[in-house]
Amino acid sequence: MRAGAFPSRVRSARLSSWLGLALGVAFGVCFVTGLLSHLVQHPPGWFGWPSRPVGLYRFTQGLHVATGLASVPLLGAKLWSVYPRLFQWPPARSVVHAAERVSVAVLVAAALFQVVGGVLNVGRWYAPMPFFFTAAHYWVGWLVIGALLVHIGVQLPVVRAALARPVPQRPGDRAGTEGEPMGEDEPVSADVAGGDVVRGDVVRGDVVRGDVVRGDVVGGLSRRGILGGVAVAAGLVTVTSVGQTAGPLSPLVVLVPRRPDDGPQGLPVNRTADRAGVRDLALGPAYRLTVAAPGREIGLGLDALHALVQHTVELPISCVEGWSATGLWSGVRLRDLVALVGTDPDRAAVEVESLEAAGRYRTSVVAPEHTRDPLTLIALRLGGEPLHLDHGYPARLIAPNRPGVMQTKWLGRITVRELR
Ligand SMILES: Nc1nc2c(c(=O)[nH]1)N[C@H]1C(S)=C(S)[C@@H](COP(=O)(O)O)O[C@H]1N2
Ligand SMILES: [Mo]
Repeated sequence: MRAGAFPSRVRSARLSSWLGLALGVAFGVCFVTGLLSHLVQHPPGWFGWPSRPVGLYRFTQGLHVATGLASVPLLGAKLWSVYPRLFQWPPARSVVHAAERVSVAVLVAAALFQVVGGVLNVGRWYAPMPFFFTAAHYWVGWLVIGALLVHIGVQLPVVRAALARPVPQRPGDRAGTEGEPMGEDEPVSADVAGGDVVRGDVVRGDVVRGDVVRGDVVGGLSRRGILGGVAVAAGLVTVTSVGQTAGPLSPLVVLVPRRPDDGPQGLPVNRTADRAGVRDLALGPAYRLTVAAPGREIGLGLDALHALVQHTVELPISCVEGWSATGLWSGVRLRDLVALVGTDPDRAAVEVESLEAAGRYRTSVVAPEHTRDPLTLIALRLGGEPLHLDHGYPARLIAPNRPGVMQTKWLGRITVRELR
């Protein structure tokens, strides 16, 4: 590495450690909540997701998107703090070191893929992603967490050494000793020199030197200044986006495209009736909602649906993209419809199907917990008015604690099976 190529003295194992710690927490929370969202949408046999509390998914998915967005400045700062190491020479000291560097490369590439893809998905801009975002986001998430665990395992001693050391604040402290100016000609860091333990410090040959963490202000920008700046950036990102799901902050939403209240009937729309190609079927006089059980099938027109006992519930739509909004929905209980075709609503497996001819979200399965829940409605009205066409007129599913993608609109058919 050319002497003086990276003059900043703020870069240090301590700065990288703090940033890494914050990023590790953000990624950890993001991974767990993301995995949860995947399991809810593709439940394996062992997984059950309750219908209460009604807003649990709203919370976990809001947290997923918030931690993902907050990692943007954290990841940027973290990469800045370590990128001079890209140019270290020789690139690998041993097979183990080479393997470690490859795992870091995988971690960086996968983390960037997740963060960039996630932001594009929040912005609903799929042109740069010629693959199915959801599946890629899921599998690369495992890649990130695997590579992250390897990285933590390898760097833990470095982090502990860097964070354990007290930072003295004596006036006589040598100025300009806070950071390790990477690329300084002498002495080169242990890393570059290939040494293993340096000056009695607990260091595994990677970055930390005795003088790495002293003093506070260097050339105008201190480590504390950088950490503070990154924290402010992460906080700003959060405050200007989390309002897409948390009510009082909604006026501050500028960073993400959805405010909870912009759309017909005060609710956002992802897929319109025209895009789904259902306008004619939904508005046509021949509309029937078919409810089918083995050996029994009925077709309910709008009049018949409105003649059934109506209920009103307050439930959110919680989109996987992070926005959510509460609506006052009225309609028929799903469990009443299940009973209407002679099936025990406490032991029923239900699939709902849209009038949409194609489209990833034209059907969804309603788990028994949700089918039996009295809050689960086939909604006909929103906020006291007939559903807007873009919200699923004439009838849509609305169930407690369920991802938005599974709140199927423009229902044409409900298929019921009795569980044994
Ligand atoms: N048939 C059908 N239903 C659908 C969708 C769809 O594409 N097709 N999109 C889902 C998604 S992703 C969300 S977030 C909610 C949004 O409901 P809203 O438009 O009434 O707010 O509808 C869901 N229901
Ligand atoms: Mo959604």
